[in-house]
This record gives sequence, structure tokens and C-alpha cells, in this order.
Amino acid sequence: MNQGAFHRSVWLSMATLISLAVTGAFAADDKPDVHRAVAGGKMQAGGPSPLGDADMVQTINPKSPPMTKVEFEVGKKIYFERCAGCHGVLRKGATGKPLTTDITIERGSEYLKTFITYGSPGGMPNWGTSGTLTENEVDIMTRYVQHEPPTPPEYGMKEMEASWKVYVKTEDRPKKKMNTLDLPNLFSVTLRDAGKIALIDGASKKIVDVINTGYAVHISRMSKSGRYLFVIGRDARIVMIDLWMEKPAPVAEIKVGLEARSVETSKFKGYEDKIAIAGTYWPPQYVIMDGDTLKPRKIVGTRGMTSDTNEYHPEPRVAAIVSSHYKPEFLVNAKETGVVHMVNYTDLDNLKITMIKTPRFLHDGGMESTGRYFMDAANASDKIAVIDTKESKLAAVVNVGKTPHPGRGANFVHPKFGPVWATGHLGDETVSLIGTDPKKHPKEAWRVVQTLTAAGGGQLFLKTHPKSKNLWVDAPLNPDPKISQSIAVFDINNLDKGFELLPIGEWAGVKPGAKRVVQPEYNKAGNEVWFSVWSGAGEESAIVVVDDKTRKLKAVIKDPQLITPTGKFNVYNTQNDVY
Ligand code: DHE
Repeated sequence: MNQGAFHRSVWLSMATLISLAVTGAFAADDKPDVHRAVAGGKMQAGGPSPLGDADMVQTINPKSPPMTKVEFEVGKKIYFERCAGCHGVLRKGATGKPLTTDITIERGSEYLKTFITYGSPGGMPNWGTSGTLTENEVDIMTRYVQHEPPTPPEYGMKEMEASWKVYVKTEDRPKKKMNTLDLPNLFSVTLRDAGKIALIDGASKKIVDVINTGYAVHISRMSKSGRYLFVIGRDARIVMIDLWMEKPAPVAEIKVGLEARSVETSKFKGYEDKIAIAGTYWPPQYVIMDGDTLKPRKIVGTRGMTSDTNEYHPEPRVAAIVSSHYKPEFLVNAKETGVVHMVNYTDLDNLKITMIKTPRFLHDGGMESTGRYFMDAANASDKIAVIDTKESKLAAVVNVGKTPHPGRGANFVHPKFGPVWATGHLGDETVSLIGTDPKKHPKEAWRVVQTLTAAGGGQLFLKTHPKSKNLWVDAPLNPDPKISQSIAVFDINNLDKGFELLPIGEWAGVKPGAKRVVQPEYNKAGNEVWFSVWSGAGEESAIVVVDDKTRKLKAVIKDPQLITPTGKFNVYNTQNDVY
């Protein structure tokens, strides 16, 4: 194994292990119980999939080892809680290997049991020896994966319409802002395990409101005008909040599927706030909605052929969605097929979609500084696809480190190479800087111009601001608490000097806990950076605010309501793609 591959497997398996070590979701006794699989209240890195609760049919295959209905239900629950994220709902494989019955039955029970118990250097966690699964549960999983994968139900227009609620009709909403909040400097903070978001005022650092949103809330996005806030949870519930109301409150909501991660709204001139879109992991599809009410208008499935081998994939999950500034289009990542759907939203009856071929396993990404090129991470392919939103085509594919995970990435002007966009990596300690100016710096464009060494692998997000000289890189999934509880900060004008490691978790002054430092986010002025100090649901968490210029502690936001804060979305920066 080369050094990079070694690092990757160590980081990935270690990252999963910490999450399992702190999860402790399974009690010591051996009795199978569907409900014990729920991670209730304890900490998890990835969120458990809500699909485990969906009704599915057990198919009996005479070649598979027998299992009772109860055992099958336990297996299903554990599979969706623990395995589906990597191996896929239908077990076709993604980050993890395929586990279809043609493979598993041939491998046989003994082989599978060893694998599940001890894990593998390739990233499979040691579910048995870590104590996460009991011996009996390992046995159940060994048999479960030799049965046909049950398929969760479809979810179409009928179900969406039945879930759709408008709390305040468009005509009954305020015609102007009715509160004194400084909206551009308001933050929407994900309170993941509480199923809520907190609105926090940027200047006073006070919680203005806490709003129920959905199970394992994932991201917030802003409408182009800065008025509407869209929040989506893993349960695919979208809550649309009107920030102009006297007290910001939900005005509409909908459940768009059984499991989801992404929501976005139209940003092209003339279409501001008009259209919304959400993508789902299950069913594999996206839905276009009215931007003011969330009324579902058009559903598009992503099932289809893979970009490289042209094989049918039944489950291309929808990962990041971004809104074009150059055309009335959304860019939708179909993860497993490696296809970006550029969806023109001007005529939903005669829908035009440009299908862009990219490497497979698209996950997250963001715009470079001009807003023309979408820098799109194909994470398990270790590549960044560059999509030209003006020409609607692939501009380049850039090889980066192991498992890039940029969030939306970070844009700054490199003192030597001009404008660059940066991504960190889950699988190694590097940060790749890619040149993004094909006009003035053609030699550097779409090339890694410099690779920085940050504190360690397990990075999730990095951030800077047009007014800042700092690049902040987190590593919340690093196995070493010294690293996961700190932030690495680079001086953009002196990148060769290396990073300074700031002990943000310690600065938070919270009670013992995982204290993972996650997702730097700037205030509107670009002179403060906010970090979540993320501990378990029953533990104390906080938000730490650092002065960008001095890199000194400015404030700690603590409140019993701040349960598992993770993502933070400054209204102005999110609205205008400032990152
Ligand atoms: Fe995320 C963004 C998927 C786990 C915090 N996450 C995204 C996006 C996707 C995604 C597809 C991009 C959305 C977009 O731009 O439209 N996340 C997933 C997963 O599939 C994964 C790996 C596993 C899971 O079970 O969900 C996962 N994510 C997590 C976490 O465990 C994090 C750290 C904590 C949490 O809140 O759950 C987490 N993800 C975030 C955040 C963003 C995000 C904060 C938005 C970053 C930004 O700056 O835009």
C-alpha cells in the first residue's frame, strides 16, 4: 500500500472508530432489539439514516442462511444506521465495497463474520472488536447481507403534496422587514441532534430564536434576496423560514423524500427567490418547487448510467446542489453515476437538462471567486471536477489528495499564483490549492499550484474571506483529540511558514466531551471567524468566536439550547456565495 493509501485508510477507519467509540449505541447484552440500534442521544459523526424505520419487504432466497423476521428487522435497522452510508441502500457500493448477494453468498458466513468483527485496513470499521455490535448482532449482520437488499418505498408527488404545508400564504406575509434584526449578520446554526436551528445575532452573539426543523438537521441555504432561509434535515423535511417577520418563523414546509442532504434556491437575475430545489439520497431524485411556498412542481429521477463504464446504477444519491449565476440553472450532483445535471428551470414542462460527465462519487463543492466555475469534489475518486457554468461543460478534472472534502471550499489570491480555490481532505493531512484564473494565470489554471500540510487528516471544512489573510482548516474527524479539538490557521501571504494550531476546544471552556472543532464561518464584515465546538447531545457544546486579525479569542457562546451545533451559515455570506 502506498503512503497516501495507508494514510487514507487509517484516517477513514480511525474517524469512523471515534464516532463509534463515542456512540456506544449498543448495550452489552446479546438480545437483538430493533430499538437498541438507535443512536439516541449519543454522538455520531455521520448521521444515522432515517431509512431504517421504513417498511420494506424481506425476500427469501433459498441459498441465503435462514433468519427470522425479527432478526431481519434488526439487521435492516443496523444496516441503515451503520452501513448504508458507505455501501449504499441497495448495496451497490460507493465509499464501501458492493455487498450484493452474488458476492456475499459466495464469500460465505465465516469470511463475512471476520470482516464485520475485525474490519479492514481499507476503511471497514471493526464493528465487533470495537464493542459496537454484540456477537449476536455481528452474526445477524453476517446473515443479513447474504439476503437480497430490501428496497425502501418510492416517494413521489402524491406523498410530497400530502406532506406540504403553507403556514403563512405569500400574500399574507410582510411587505417589508418587520423586525430590527441585522439580517446580513445573522447566523443560522444547525443544532443537529436536537432537530432544530438557532438564529444567532452576529453582533450581540445572542440567540434570537430556536426553530424546530427536522431530524438530524443538515444544512441551511439562503434565498438570493436574503429573506428566506431554507433548512433541510436528513429526514428530507425542508422548513422555509421568513426572516422579514416580526419574529422569524416557518412559512412553509414539505418532506421531499425519505433521506436527504441538499437544498438550494434560484439565483439567476430575474429568478431571485422564484424557484427552490432539493435532492434526496432516497429515492434517488430531485424536486423543483415554487420558491415562495415549496409547492412541488417537478420531480426528476437520477437513476441511470454511470459516467465512466455506462452501467446502470439504481441509486445515484443527490449530493450538493448549487445555483448558477450565469444561467437560470441548478447544478445537481448525482453521486454514484458521476453526472452533474445542469437543470434549466425556465420551462418545467419542457425541461432541459445538460448532463455533464465527471468522475464518480460527487459529494460537495462551491464556486471559485468569480462565481463562473463550480469546483466539485468527486471524493472517492480523489478528484475535483471543474464545471464551467457559462459554457455548460466540464472545464477540467484536477487530481488532489485523498478524499477531498471542501464543504464549499475557500477562495483567495495566492501571492505567487493568483486566484486559487482550496480543498482539504478527509483521507490525508494536505490542503490542495488549485489555480482558478484561466485568463490572467493560464499556466496555473485548473492545476494544483501548491499543497499545504495541515495538522492532520479527518478534515471537513476550510474557510477564508475576501478581507482576510487567514486560511482556517478544521480536522474534526482526526483520531487525535489535540488535532480534532483545534484549528490550523495559515497566513495566506506566507503559506510556506506552515500553520499555527489554536486550541479552540480548550478556549470554549466546556465540560468534558468530544469537543470537535468544526466548520469555520465568517461574519459579514469578515473580521470574525466562528467555530462550533461539537460534543455529544447530552454534553456541553459551544460556539467560539475568534478575532480574525489577532487570532485571539473574542467570545464564547454557551447556552443549554446549543445542543450539538455543527454547521453555521451567515446570511450574507451564504446568500452571496462568499467563501
Ligand atoms: Fe454533511 C454539507 C452529505 C455528514 C455537516 N453534507 C453536505 C453536503 C452533502 C453532505 C451532500 C453538501 C450539501 C450542499 O451543498 O448542497 N454529510 C453528508 C453525508 O452523506 C455524510 C458524510 C454522512 C451522513 O450520514 O450524513 C455527512 N455532515 C456530516 C456530519 O457528520 C457533519 C459534520 C455534522 C452534521 O451536522 O451532520 C456534516 N455537511 C455538514 C455541513 C455542511 C454539509 C456543515 C455544509 C457546509 C457548508 O459550508 O456549506
